[in-house]
Amino acid sequence: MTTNLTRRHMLGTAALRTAAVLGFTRIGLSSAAAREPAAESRAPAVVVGSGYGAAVAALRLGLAGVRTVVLEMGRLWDTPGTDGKLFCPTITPDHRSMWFRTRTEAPLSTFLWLDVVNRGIRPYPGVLDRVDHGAMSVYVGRGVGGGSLVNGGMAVVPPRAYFSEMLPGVDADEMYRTHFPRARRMLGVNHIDPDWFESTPWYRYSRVSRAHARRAGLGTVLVPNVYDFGYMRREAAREVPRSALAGEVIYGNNHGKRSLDKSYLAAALATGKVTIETMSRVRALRRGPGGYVLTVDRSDLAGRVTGTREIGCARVFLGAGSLGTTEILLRARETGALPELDAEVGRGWGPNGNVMTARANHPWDTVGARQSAMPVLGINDWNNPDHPVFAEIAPLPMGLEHWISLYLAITRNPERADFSYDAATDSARLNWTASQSLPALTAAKSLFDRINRANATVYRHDLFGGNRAFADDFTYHPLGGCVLGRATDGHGRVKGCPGLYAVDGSLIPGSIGVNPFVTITALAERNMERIIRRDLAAA
Ligand code: FAE
Repeated sequence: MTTNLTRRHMLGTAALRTAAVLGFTRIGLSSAAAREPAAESRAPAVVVGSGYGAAVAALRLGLAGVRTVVLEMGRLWDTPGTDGKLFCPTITPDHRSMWFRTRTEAPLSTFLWLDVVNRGIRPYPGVLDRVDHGAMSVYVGRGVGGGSLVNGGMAVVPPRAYFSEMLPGVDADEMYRTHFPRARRMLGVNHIDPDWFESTPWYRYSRVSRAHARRAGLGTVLVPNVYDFGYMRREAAREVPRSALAGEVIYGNNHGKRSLDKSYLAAALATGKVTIETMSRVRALRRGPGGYVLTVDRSDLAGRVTGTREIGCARVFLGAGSLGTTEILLRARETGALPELDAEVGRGWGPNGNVMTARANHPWDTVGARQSAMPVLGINDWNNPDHPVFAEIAPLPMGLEHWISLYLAITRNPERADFSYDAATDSARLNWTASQSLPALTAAKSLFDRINRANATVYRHDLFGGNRAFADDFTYHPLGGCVLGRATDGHGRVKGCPGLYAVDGSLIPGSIGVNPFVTITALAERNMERIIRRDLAAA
C-alpha cells in the first residue's frame, strides 16, 4: 500500500510538473501523467481553492474514490521564466511576484526611509496578493498550493490550552494524538540540526535575537519547518542551487520548500480521482439539481475573463482561505442565492494578533549579510499573564549587513471583525478598524520594550512607512469568517446547506496563538475523516 501510494505520488508530482501552462490548465492523472482531461460540467465533489484545507479535502476525497474537481483562481507554478526559474528573486522582483499589480507591495515599504524596496512590475497572476481592507491588509498566496507557495514554512502546533480555548468543541486529545501528527507527517515537517543551527553563519541573525531576548529574561524555541533542512545544508555547501539561502520566500521558493504541490496535492492527483483546474475563480454558488451549481470565471494570464461556465455537484468543499470562503458564502447569502445560510457567516474574523516590528542593534552585534529566509526560532512569552506573545524571529535577507532584528509577533488580540457584502463591487468588505489593532500593538510593544531596555537598543522607524516602529495594519494569518461551531456544525458542515462544507482557515475564530497552517491542516484532517465516514458513506 505504502509503495503503491509512493509510486502514484510520484506520478502526481510528475503531472504537476509537466502540465502545460500557457494560461488555463486542467491537471489530472489518468493512465498517463499530465494528460489534460475533459472539462467537467458535473462532478460528485468540487473543492474551491488549493491551499491547506482544500488540499486535505482533495486528497481524502480522492482516496475515498470520489471524483473531485479542484478549482483554483491562480496559476500552476511549473514553467520557468526566461531566467530559468519558476519564481523571481525577492530582491529584484518581476511580474511573477504579485497578483495583478503595477508595483510590488512588500511588507517592508522602505529602507532608511528610501523607496528602494518596491519596484514597478507588469500585471500578471503573480504568486503573492495583498488584499486591502482599509485599516487591515491581508497577504495571501495565489496559485496551486495557496499560501504554501509564499509562506515561511514554520510548522507550529499551538499550545494545547489555547487551542482548547479557541476551539472548545474540538476533542483536543484526538487532535494532539492523531490529527496534528498526521498533518505534520503529510506536510513533511522536519527539524533543523541544533548543532548546525549553532554554528552556521546563515542563522546568526536568529542567535543574536536569542541572546537579546535572554538578556530580557525571555526564552526561545526552535521551530520545525517544511523546508528541507538537508537541502539547505547542501545549499550552504554550494552543492545545489540556492533558494532559502538566496533569500527566497514571499515571492516563492525555487527549491527546498515542501509546498502543497509536492505533498498533499501530488498525493491527491495520484489517486487518479482528482483534477485541478487553474485560473478558475469561483464567483457564485447556488442550489442545483442534487446539490449545488458553481459559476466559474476562467481567466488568461493577462487577467481577461475568457469564459464563464457552470459546474454542478453534490458536494462543495470551500477551501478558498478565510477571505475567499467568506466572500463566496456572504455573496450567496446576501444576493439571495443561499438565503438559508446562518447569520454567523461573515463574523468572527481576526488577524491572529499579527504585528511586525524591527530593532536596531549595536554596531558590534552584526546579524550577518548571509541570512536563511526560513525562520526557525521564536521568542515564547505566551504564558505571560498580561501580554502573551509568540514572536517569530524573522529573516531580512538583503545581502548586506544591516544590524536589524526583525520580528513577526503573534499576540492574543481578542478583537474580532465582521464582513459586509458590498453590492456595488460584488465583494465582501472587512470592517476592521485601526483601534482594533491596539491590544496587539500594546502586547508587542511591551515585549520589545523589555528587550530594548535590557540591551540598550531602539526600534527602527524607517521600514514600515510613516516613521512607524510597528506595522499593525497587515496580517499574514487571516482567520475566521465561517467559524467552526457557529456558521458551521462541529465538523465544518455549513449550517442550513447540506453538502456544503468549509475546510480552511475561515473555521478558526480569529486567533490560534502560533503560525496557523499546521492547525488548519490538522483540523481539515479531523473534519474530513468524519465527513467521509458519515456523509459520504450515507450517500
Ligand atoms: P490558502 O492557503 O490561503 O489557500 C486559498 C486558495 O484559494 C488560494 O490558492 C487562492 O488563490 C484560492 N482562492 C481564493 N478565492 C478563490 C475563488 N473564489 N475561486 C478559486 N480559488 C480561490 O487557504 N503560516 C504558518 O503556519 N507558518 C508560516 O511560516 C507562515 N508564513 C507566512 C508568510 C506569508 C508571507 C504569508 C502570506 C502567510 C504565511 N502563513 C504562515 C500563513 C499560511 O500560509 C496561511 O494560514 C494558510 O495558507 C491558509 O490556508 P488556507 O487553507 O486557509
